[in-house]
Amino acid sequence: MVEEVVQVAEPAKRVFIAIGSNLGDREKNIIDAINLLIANGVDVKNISSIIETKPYGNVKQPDFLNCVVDGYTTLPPKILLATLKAIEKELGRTATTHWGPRVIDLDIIFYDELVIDEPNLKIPHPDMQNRFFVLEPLNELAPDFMHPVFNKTVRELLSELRSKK
Ligand code: PH2
Ligand code: MG
Ligand code: MG
Repeated sequence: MVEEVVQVAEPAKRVFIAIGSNLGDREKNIIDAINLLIANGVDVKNISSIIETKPYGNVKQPDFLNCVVDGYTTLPPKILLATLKAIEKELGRTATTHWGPRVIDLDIIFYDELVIDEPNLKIPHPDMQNRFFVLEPLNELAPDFMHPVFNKTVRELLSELRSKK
């Protein structure tokens, strides 16, 4: 009897990835990163505007360019994280101080409705609700996307953050 091996394709998951750069040719770094995402398993569907933002946090450093990409991937979360780290390395990111200047930073904001809370991987991004440089571009792409922990839409999170400041 011949056994049949049936491979069931994993359905692609919707992911939002925030990109930031505040060293070197910031725009080129972001475009290179997006091309490397596409070449390494992220089917990019949409890219937000690229906005210039003042550094968030207490580190004195140059202004950032930030954007968010909306895409689909079959890479599991940890493999996606490893892929983002490899792209950061490829683009010349070296170890920096916490929240310090960087050539490129790629952060997973949402991975479908998944919630992960592990030392090296937290999804949704644990500080996204406090960051205009994440919420504004994200709101352009997916205002109705629901935060799986707060059960609030991106639009609601942004309007709450605006009312706090
Ligand atoms: N990233 C940080 C710290 N501060 N500020 C802005 N405006 N944009 C960033 O991408 C950013 C930041 C750590 O990842
Ligand atoms: Mg970051
Ligand atoms: Mg990061």
